Amino acid sequence: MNGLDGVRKVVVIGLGMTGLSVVNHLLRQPDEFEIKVIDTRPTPPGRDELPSQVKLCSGQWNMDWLLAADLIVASPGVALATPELVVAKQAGIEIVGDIELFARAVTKPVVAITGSNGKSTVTSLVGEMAKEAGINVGVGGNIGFAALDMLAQDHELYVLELSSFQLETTSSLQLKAAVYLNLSEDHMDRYSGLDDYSQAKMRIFNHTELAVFNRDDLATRPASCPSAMTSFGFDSAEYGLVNHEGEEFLAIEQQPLMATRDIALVGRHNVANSLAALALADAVNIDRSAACRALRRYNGLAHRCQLVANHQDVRWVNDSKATNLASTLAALKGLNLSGKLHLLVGGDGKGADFSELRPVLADLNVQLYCYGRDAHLFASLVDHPLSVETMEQAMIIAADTAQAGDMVLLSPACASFDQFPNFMARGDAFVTLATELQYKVSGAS
Ligand code: UMA
Ligand code: ADP
Repeated sequence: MNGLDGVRKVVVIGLGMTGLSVVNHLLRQPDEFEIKVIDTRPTPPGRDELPSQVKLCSGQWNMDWLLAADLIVASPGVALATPELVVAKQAGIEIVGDIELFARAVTKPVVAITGSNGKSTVTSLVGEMAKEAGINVGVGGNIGFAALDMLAQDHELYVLELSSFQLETTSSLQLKAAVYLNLSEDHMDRYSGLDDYSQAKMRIFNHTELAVFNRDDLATRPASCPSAMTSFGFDSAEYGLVNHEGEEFLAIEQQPLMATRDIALVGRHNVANSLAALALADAVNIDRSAACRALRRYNGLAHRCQLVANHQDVRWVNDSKATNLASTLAALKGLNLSGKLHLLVGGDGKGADFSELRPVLADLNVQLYCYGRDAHLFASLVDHPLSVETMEQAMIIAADTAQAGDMVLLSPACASFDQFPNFMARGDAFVTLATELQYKVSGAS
């Protein structure tokens, strides 16, 4: 089963991770497809892995190929508004993405996650919950493992992280449950505004048996949804929080489940992420005690509010994936801190307005360190900023001044491209130096 009846000529746009997975998926089918690939990059990353029978046009478009296609499969990095794709669409050629092909081929239950922040965390949490319950689960999509590559492995359950780009080209994905975690500004280079971006995300609910939204961010609530709905949030309704014997507990329909302080992930936003993950886990009947064991054990993906060094009661936390304002605000909200926060921010601000940080910083015992290209945008937010060239310089000063009870937090609110290849390299540099510098801290308060 692949849902491709009547299709013979397929043109795949993009030869990154997605394009390659699409080609391999098509080659695994019993049908004979004539597959061609177009990538506008002169040397696309998947070039060396492309099977030799598949033709490639790189560095430019090939309109003859496009207009002769029965089906175009576009990678998420290529906007549907690209003029060449608009012409093909006007010529009546169907354009889909890899997730649509996945939808047409998958025969096992699927749950999916979208939102501006927290997608990878919730996706991996649900995956951990399923594994803990002994389920052979496939975890993929935007998280960095192409969805179609999972189909070759015959899992019992699939957990998909979906970006707005992937959702734009998906129309028939049947889901057991879907969650839209939150909405904040991002990817404004691809959308005409926040509404447009949110509409793409809302597509996750089109064919889901259960729609899960965030009660604390009602932009995530579907306007109309024929299926069942539930929600998560910090009040006591549905998936929520209750006070139980003097302690805060995760709760389902007000029934206490486990203490929030037993969640291994740090940060208030991860309490919300845990509730969202529980709602999805319930929808596919993952045993609740297994789900709680996963919450107690799983301490998250690298570069997301990760405790990487702790010496003399000074904690060093890597949140390099905080590449936008909302994710840094999340890291600051509900910090559990007795001493001072040494907060490292800066890099490539992507034109954002950071003024929302000002009142949040005013309420914290914080020393702000501003570095990188857009350091100046942060320096005006507090009275005594420390402006330096690099993250490393900031860390050295922080190590010199930190006292027991303090935290050194890299949560830069910016992309890393001015000084690092990507957020992973930035986080790795932080971890390496934090591991060394932690022993320079005197710790005496
Ligand atoms: N590109 C071209 N010309 C082409 C094709 C691509 O210039 O013809 C450029 C794109 O503009 C983009 C880059 O190449 O900058 C990569 O695009 P791609 O579609 O080939 O990307 P893949 O390697 O297939 O990776 C994609 C997702 N990338 C994007 O959506 C940009 C990966 O998410 C995802 O893990 C992978 O599929 C598997 O599903 C990454 C991402 O940054 C992590 N996602 C964005 C985000 O999370 O904010 C949406
Ligand atoms: P995504 O896959 O959507 O980018 P991640 O789980 O990788 O999300 O987290 C990206 C950044 O957002 C990290 O800095 C993380 O600490 C922060 N974050 C995670 N969950 C949330 C949330 N629910 N709300 C706001 N920020 C969050």
